[in-house]
Order: sequence, then C-alpha cells, then structure tokens
Amino acid sequence: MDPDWLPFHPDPSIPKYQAPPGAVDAHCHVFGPADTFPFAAARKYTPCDAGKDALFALRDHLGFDRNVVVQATCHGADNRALVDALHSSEGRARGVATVRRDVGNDELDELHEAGVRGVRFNFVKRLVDKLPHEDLVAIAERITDYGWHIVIYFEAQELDEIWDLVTHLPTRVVVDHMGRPDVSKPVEGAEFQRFVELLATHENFYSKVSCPERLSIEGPPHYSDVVPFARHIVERFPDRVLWGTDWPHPNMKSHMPDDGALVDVIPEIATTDELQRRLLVDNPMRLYWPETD
Ligand code: 0GY
Repeated sequence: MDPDWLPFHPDPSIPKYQAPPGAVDAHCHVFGPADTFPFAAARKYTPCDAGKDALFALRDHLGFDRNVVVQATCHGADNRALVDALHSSEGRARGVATVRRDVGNDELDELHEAGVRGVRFNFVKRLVDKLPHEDLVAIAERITDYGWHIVIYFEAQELDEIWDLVTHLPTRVVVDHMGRPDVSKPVEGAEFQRFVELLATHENFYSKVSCPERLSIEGPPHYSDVVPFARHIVERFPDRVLWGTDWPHPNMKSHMPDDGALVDVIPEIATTDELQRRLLVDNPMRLYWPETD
C-alpha cells in the first residue's frame, strides 16, 4: 500500500439515523485482497486490502440491505474482485464494471450474470490515463443491449469539456459525487448551476449525492458545507438521486471518515421519509434490481 495511504475506519460508529428497510449503499468498492486479486499494473495508487467480507459486515453494521460495488481504478479492467464479491453476496450486491472497447461478448454475458448493471467512465486525470472518446462511444454501444447504464466520474471544471460526449450517451447516466463541486463557491453560482442544468435538461441523468468527506472543507462529522449542495439536488431531482458510502474511501488524505457519521448526514440532505425512501431504496432499485430482471 502507498506510504501515505489511509486505511478505512477500523471501528465506525453505529449511526443514529436508521435507514429504511431495503436501503442500498449505491457506491462502494472492493480492493483485492491483492494476493488473490492483484491490482492492475497501470494503477495510479496502491490501496490497502478491503475485501468483500469487510464490505458486507459494514453493510450490516450501518443498517443497510444491499450494495452497489463500483469497480475501482486500481483494478483497471480486471473485474474479478468485483465479480467475486457479487457472487458471494447472495443477491444483495450488484456491480458497475470497467471494460475496454474490445471486451468480448462472453465477458459481458458473464458480468451480467454476476450482477453487473453498468460501466464506469472515469475522467479524473489523477486516477486514469485518458481514453479516446471514440472508445467510450464504442463501449456505450456495446452495453446498451444489456440494458446497462453508464456511471461517470469527473471534476466540476471538466464538465464543459465532456458535455457533448456525455449528453449523447444512449443510456441512463449516473454522475458520481455531484460532479465534485467546489463547495467554497455558492450553490447558486455558475459552476454548480451548470451541473444542475445538466440534470434539468437531460432526464436520463442521475446524481450520487455522496462523498461529503471528499468535498468538504469544513470536515467531519457534519460536513455542513456540503449539505446545501446535496439537499439542492435531492429536492430538485428526487427520483434521480442515489447515495453511497464510498467505502473504503480511496485516496482520502485529509482524514478517514467514520462511516456511521456519513450515514448520519443522510437526514440532513433528504429531510423527509419520502425523500429518504426514494434516495435509498426506490431509485437504486430501479437502476440495479429492475423488475424486468
Ligand atoms: C471514488 C473516488 C476516487 C477513486 C476511485 O475508482 C477509483 O479509484 O473512484 C477518488 O480517488 O476520488 O469514488 O471512490
């Protein structure tokens, strides 16, 4: 593991907030264990091991029912750790994979069978080498037959650069962590409102209102400076928001969050039972466990 790597919290608190039955942690990862599932040669960081058993224990500890495991860049397009976690989950985890444009149909079939329902396009330069846009378009075409969607990760200042590409994708599109706003700027300011416009003008777009720990300048435990951004999105687009822990919190440098405290932020951003049910149950179920499955 990298010398400055912060391992996940060893003893998170039990949240005061009780999630509704069927709640989904719609953004989390598994790392390794490296001796079984080695990290990719081209990775940009080397994390601690954070395997499926620890993830499922956290799910139960936090009072959640299901996980959506998102392929992390340290595993590249080798989805074996993800698939293994899905197979071990007794149907309680679904996945978002990373694939290359030349991925075989056999592999896509296998991923679907395991429970993958999306692919991730990562535009964050510190995490991945840039992929040509035509590769992403080709991947998007390959996965539409499976009914999958595309998860995109970018930072606020990159939105204009990728706007044309992502708004022409033929699937539902889920944006990680609200497009990573700079929370020192106002919610009503031009930068965040550009992201709001993306959602307002494209009904196929969803947003994860996750990662206060990554976006906050104020820090734990309340992450109050992030709350108005997330609440704005939840209230304006209640049927198109998802929430996740982001466990095991890759590349956190300022601090390692207490996952229980992160759960306690939920009622601040989704302030009614109805909003919480949509955020934690209805919306993720529509994307990851559709009735047509
Ligand atoms: C996240 C955020 C990060 C890392 C990854 O796949 C990844 O490596 O997503 C990050 O470093 O910001 O969503 O887990």
